[in-house]
Amino acid sequence: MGDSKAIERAYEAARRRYAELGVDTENAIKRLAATPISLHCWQGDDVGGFEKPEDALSGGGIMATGAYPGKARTADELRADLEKALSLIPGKHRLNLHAMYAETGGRIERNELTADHFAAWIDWAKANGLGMDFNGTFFAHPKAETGFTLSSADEPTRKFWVEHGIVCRRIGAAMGKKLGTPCVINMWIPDGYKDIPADRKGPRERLKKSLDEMFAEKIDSRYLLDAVESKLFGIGSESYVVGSHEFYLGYAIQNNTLLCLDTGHFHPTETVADKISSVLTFLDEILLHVSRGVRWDSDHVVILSDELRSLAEELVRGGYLERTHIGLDFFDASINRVAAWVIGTRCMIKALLAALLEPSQKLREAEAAGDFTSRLAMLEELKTMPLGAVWDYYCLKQNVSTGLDWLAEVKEYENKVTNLR
Ligand code: RNT
Ligand code: ZN
Repeated sequence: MGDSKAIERAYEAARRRYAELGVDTENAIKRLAATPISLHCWQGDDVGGFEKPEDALSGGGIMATGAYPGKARTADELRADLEKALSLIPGKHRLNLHAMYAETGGRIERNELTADHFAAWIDWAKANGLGMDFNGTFFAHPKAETGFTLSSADEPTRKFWVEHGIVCRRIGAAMGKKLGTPCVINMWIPDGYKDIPADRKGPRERLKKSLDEMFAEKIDSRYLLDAVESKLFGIGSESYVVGSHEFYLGYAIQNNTLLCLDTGHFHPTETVADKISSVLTFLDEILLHVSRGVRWDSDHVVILSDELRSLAEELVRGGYLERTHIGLDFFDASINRVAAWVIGTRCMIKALLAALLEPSQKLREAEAAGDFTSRLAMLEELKTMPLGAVWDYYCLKQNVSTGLDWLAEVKEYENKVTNLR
């Protein structure tokens, strides 16, 4: 732990500077502590899952690259790694699990999964005070090899994936019920074409039909919240993705589901920050998959970029924190996987803190008065305000490592645990 006296002194100076702008740092910290982030289990094993090895990530338009040693090979290892990561992240958070992380003790088809196959995960979440979110796994499976799942023209294949969605929703509801907090279940499918399609319409009509069948069973929103995730393109689906943004935006509005916006799933000059106030004019709630697109890859580890900061600013400025479920979605196999979680999640939380420390009242006043000079000047000045001092203090108060101290703990864990795998 860093020098706590020095951290407290620096915080006191920072608190005063923010107070001069009319910003209450204590209030910001309180709100930050009440904002959970859903940690995606799949960073820990390169989106592998624990079915049979030949199902491990192949196809599906996503790919983890890198060969850093020590990835989790079993659910117990993955849980241990998550515990390590969570111990280095301030605040109370959630676990986001994929269906392929079932512990079946033998071959169980994806359309036959039940909550029993996730009992160990649920018990673990309960013991660690974590809510759970869940995802159907519509990739890395022989029945996804044609590149089409819910939109497949092959009726048995389409049905199989509808059934998978149905059982996953029941599993998610069981998680929500057991843990006393609604489980957000997200459905992302890889369906699409590498090259120019002759029929864009057919697959989309079939996808709508499949979603209708999947969502037919009404489930209490105290237990389960449904989300659908769009994408622009994937590896091998460069020319056409069935579940595009327009498709799912329309579906979500018409059917009152959540829309999942993945920050890596749009054209590079589009920003999700700008979409939030539009979609939340028509939808009750959204799910975010916070990620970082780089060239063709949509899943680099989240950093404190301008893009991330403006995303957090939108959530705070619009009063959208309560209507937004913040999930992460990145996977990097070229660096320590526990560190990847810690870096990405801490950055997400830092971005939220920065946004909560904005003098929003003053900024709005300048804007409303047409004083765009002051607006720009203030926004720029804010960038060098002592955010780091408030962040360190927050970590100290939450009893987690301050500064870069967490890295030594990850290195120790690497030597004692992951390097021995
Ligand atoms: C893929 C989607 C999807 C996945 C996870 C594993 O492009 O972003 O959310 O990353 O479900
Ligand atoms: Zn995603």
